[in-house]
Amino acid sequence: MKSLYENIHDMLCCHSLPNNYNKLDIKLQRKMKEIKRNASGQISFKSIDSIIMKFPQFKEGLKEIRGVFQHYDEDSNGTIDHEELKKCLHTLSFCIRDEEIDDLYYYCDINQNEGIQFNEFIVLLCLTYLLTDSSQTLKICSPRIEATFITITEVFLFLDKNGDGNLKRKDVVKALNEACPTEKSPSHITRTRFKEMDWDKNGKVSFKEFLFAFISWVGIELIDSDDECPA
Ligand SMILES: [Ca+2]
Ligand SMILES: [Ca+2]
Ligand SMILES: [Ca+2]
Repeated sequence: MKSLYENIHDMLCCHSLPNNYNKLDIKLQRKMKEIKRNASGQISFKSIDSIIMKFPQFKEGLKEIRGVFQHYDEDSNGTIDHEELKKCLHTLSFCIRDEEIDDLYYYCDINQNEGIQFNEFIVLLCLTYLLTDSSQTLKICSPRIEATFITITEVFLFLDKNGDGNLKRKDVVKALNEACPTEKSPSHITRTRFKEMDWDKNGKVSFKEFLFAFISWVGIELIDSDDECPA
């Protein structure tokens, strides 16, 4: 359990890193807009139901990522530290510089200063894949993981109706209503789901926030019970 002092320290640390957060948020938003533009009209999902039907495949993909995580967590402490992460991304031959790895490490370490746990690792790997143009890398070493990331990206694009690279509440409401047009989802349920996703409470859900919500939606039971779940 963290002391009050440690919590305040974490908050201050968080505030001393706005440039990294900001930089990656903007980069990611731009990337999602670009993918949406290029994919216009070719998104395979038409409804929330069609997404839920893919859950077994998502789970298979997440299991494979778990294998990668365990392999690179050399001291098996349930956490990937800086050195383990560098080794992992370089061995998988992503085109990424050490400074970029550091930025992603802090960006994805949402419970801060405790290294990268499995759920953070899934997000980190997906963002590395999207932001570094290393699609060939992943295609060769794990087609299933690549397919999983592509499909998760499509889920986001399905929800991002106006294609601005972030999810607004009305996008999410609209998507949930499309799931069942005759029976509108009660607005408090939609509001709760949206609040769950919008961690930094800035009124919009970034792709990173969406990823954390999505993987817990697909199957949080994949994460070891002794791993602390940030939430
Ligand atoms: Ca470790
Ligand atoms: Ca962490
Ligand atoms: Ca947000």
